Amino acid sequence: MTRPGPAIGALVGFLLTTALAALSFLAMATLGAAFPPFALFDALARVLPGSVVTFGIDTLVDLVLLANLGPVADAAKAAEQTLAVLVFLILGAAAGAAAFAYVRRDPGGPVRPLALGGAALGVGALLLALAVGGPQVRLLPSAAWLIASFAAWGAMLGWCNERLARPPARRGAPTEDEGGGADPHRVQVPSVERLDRRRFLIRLGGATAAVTVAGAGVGAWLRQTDEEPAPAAEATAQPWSQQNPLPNADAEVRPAPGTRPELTPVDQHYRIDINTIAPRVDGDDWRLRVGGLVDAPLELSLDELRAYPPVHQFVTLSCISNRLGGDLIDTTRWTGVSLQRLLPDLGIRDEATHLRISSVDGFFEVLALDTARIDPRVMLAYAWDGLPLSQDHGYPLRVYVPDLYGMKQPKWIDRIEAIDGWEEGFWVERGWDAEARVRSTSVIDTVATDALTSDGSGSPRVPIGGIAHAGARGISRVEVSVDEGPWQEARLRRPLSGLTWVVWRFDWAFQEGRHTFTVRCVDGNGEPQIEARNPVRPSGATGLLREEVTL
Ligand SMILES: Nc1nc2c(c(=O)[nH]1)N[C@H]1C(S)=C(S)[C@@H](COP(=O)(O)O)O[C@H]1N2
Ligand SMILES: [Mo]
Repeated sequence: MTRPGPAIGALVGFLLTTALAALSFLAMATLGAAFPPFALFDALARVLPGSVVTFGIDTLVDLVLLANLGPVADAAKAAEQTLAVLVFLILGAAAGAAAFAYVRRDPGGPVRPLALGGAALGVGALLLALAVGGPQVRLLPSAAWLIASFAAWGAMLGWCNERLARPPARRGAPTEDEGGGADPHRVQVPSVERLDRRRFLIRLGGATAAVTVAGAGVGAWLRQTDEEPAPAAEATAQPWSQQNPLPNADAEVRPAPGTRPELTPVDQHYRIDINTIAPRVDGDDWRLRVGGLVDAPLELSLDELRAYPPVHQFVTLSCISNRLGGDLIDTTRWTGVSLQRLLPDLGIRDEATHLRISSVDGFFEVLALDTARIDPRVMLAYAWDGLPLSQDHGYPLRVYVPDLYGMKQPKWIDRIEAIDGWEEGFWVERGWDAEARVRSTSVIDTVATDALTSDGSGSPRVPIGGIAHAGARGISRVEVSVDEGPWQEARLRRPLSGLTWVVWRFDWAFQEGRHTFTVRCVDGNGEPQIEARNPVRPSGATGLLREEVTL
């Protein structure tokens, strides 16, 4: 009997793994089981060196920008998910090859050992999911699904191996003359066996394709119908901004037509985190656990946190990976409890100097207690634009620390530990700036040639505008240079708060032809924006943006 080799094993492994991935997707949508491709990918993102992960993300973003795939954060997440499934399929093919090579030398049947091997891989996948997803992994459905489905995958692999090894059925029993009494397999015509194999593989391909399409289709449909199970009471609530005028609604300087919205709709806020899909936390069971150097460990529920006087702040959040003029920066209204107000109730001991704040996804950052004691704007936020944080943006609780990039602001937090020294946070351990103070940046959003204005003196003016941002330092000045000429001051719109970007506007006397516009800003402390070009890693991008326009 000739058993198929590793090449056929790779093909069978690949086909069976596509079906496994699709059915696992369905199991995630119906049972809430962990999805192994994402668990594996997210585990890789946590254990690989920071430089490798950063290179991977950078390459993804390059591709997204090159292919012009829309908002960077959304496209990069989709690319990440696709990549995760591809990696899973490739590993499935490799496992198939290894399995076929292994049972080739095994005199017993292949089904049992491969089913057992599959089950072992299922246990491995479960451990990865738990390591990555922590408390929010639904243990029972995940364990049941992963072990059973991987075992079935292994058994199928074994069955296919058996089926591919079986000689073609012969008509009637061999006669003495036919076989000459020798090994009956000698009578096989190799090409017949090959034909039979090919027929089987084609049928297997068809069957796995059907399962894949059906599983993925139903799974996607189910996930769409049960999007974001928002806490019931708020399901019908309106965003704050739809019921209230912005605090600067009457500001004298109007944004130039084409300037981005000053307040970002929450569903359009960029999302960046280390998860292929956002953790889903049950707000009713959730508790913020406070421990470490405290008089007594304690747990706070969401209602207990909401009982403190709420603080509302308009905040611009930026990712340290935001490239010059990039879209990983947005503004909304944050609501929560000031950490300064909360601290006295936590019983923090005198020897504590820092808080280690960790999240359900294994992300964490370290905050100096002094910062929280001095600055009432440091907050634990539970709402954005008047609604509970969405799943993507950290439900039920996240941290805000003024003037720092997003990498210092954990979402989905569930634990605060008082410690007696500074430690590196998640991205700091991976080679990013320890302080991560937001660098000043200014961006041209629009040269509004279709909205010429006139100042009465004759020559029409082109409204040019955009945003400038310098963390919590504010913006004191924005200047525009046309065709490398002298710097001219733009007008600043009164910002939503001292923590947000500032909308600027420059009405330029129209001249036909090709022109370049360059913008720069000065922060609220009088520090000019750094003009030298620096990449995002390790401390955030710097440099001036130049727009070329033909009028
Ligand atoms: N738990 C957790 N919090 C996190 C992250 C993460 O990966 N996990 N990423 C951080 C980074 S790098 C950024 S830029 C911000 C983005 O917040 P947003 O997705 O709400 O815009 O979340 C921060 N908080
Ligand atoms: Mo970030």
